[in-house]
Amino acid sequence: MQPAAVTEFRSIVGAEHVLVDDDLRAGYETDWTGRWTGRADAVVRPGSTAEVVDVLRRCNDEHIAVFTQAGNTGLVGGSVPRGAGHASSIVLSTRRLGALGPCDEASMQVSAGSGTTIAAWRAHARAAGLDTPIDFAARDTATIGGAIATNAGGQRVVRYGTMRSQVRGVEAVLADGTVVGSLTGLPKETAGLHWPSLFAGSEGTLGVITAARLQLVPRYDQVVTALIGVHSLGAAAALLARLRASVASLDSVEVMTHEAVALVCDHLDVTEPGRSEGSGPPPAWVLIECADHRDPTDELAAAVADVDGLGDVIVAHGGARRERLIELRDRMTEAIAATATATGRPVFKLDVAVPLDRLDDLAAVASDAAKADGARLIAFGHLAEGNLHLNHLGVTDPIRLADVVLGAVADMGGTISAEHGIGVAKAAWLPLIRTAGDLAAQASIRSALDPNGILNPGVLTPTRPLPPTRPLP
Ligand code: 2HG
Ligand code: ZN
Repeated sequence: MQPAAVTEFRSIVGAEHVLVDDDLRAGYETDWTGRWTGRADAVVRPGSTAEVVDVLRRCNDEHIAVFTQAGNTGLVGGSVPRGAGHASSIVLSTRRLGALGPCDEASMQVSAGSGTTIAAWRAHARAAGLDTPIDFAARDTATIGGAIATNAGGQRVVRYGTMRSQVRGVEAVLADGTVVGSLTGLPKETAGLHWPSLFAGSEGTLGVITAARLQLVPRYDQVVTALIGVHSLGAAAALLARLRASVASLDSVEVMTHEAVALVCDHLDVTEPGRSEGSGPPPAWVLIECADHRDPTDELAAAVADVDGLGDVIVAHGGARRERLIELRDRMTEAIAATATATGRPVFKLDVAVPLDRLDDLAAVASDAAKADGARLIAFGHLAEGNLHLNHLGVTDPIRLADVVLGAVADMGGTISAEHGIGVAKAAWLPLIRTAGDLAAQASIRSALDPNGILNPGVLTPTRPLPPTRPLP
């Protein structure tokens, strides 16, 4: 990169917010899984929309690639630099765009800078007696901008939908510095294209999201949590059908295989559920949460009373007992990462979803594929969306494994990415679920808004073969 560009970035955002030293850039150059890594000439950290405009104008003029990054909790290599045919590149960090406006209780909305963490958004909503419709384990670091760009999901999707459904307005800066969108948050307006719809899931390719107007939801203080053993994922789906039909307070329905629960219990150094009474563990567990203004326990108990194929039931009404149950799910990714670190080999993650009546088929395909590879499979996820996170420890041939599993998922009418996005990790398999016509139309939209191709080059772009930037041993 020309030294003049660095000088200009310094004059725009302040010298302390342009990081050029290797050790200062390092934390922005490798992703959370440790699997994806690259090199940028600088990390630039604007503190306002106006600064984002000036930084992007300069990048566009000089064809400097821009890898927008927020919390760097992504799991598909979508926000770290990569070699992509650009002579120079920056990581544009949105972490300083963290301002939160007042919560509007009548519209139940709030405006937030895109660098606001999910945890800060939630704490702010709760201080106003409200809550956020989105929540997931990476809440302390993940940001609302990243959640919009990847259309993140999490555990409350069964009740409120994904991030896409929560965005009432968005402000974003296009590659040439044009600011688009609005934060007025009108619930009804039919006046052409809807910017939130376009930006949700765009993975940093259409512009840099700088702020959003977000939906809030009621805060329920009566919560009941139940961990229920199931004999199969098919039985879990039958349980889900019953819950959906008769439990209005249903807030989350998560699923974890026995192997996943055993791993997290080992990590947390706690006894595996179902083991203390001397019974063998069920193949899988469903973790249910119901939340309401009135105690939802009876509603939940009545719903599960005569469902077939259920095993142990462990119930908690808030407090430390609830925390212990929730922790099993919340700390799963951390437990997997710790195990991967201990073995010195990055975890290989797939994030797939299938129609609910194919969940048992998916479990069988995934288990056979992992066995054939010699990998240890840790599967868990969001039952209501048929979404399983397939984590592979000690994988031998990740590309082959992905070919088998993702091919089968596509044949089942499923998707190769339910909530983590495509990034670079899944790009090679996009043609399994998108036609050539779909991909060409998306590429046209992208090049219309970013004619120089500076925004997150390489993501959402099918290429074969796909070499991981950090080869697996
Ligand atoms: C979750 O549901 C996240 O906890 C992470 O989507 C999933 O680590 C994973 O594979
Ligand atoms: Zn998830």
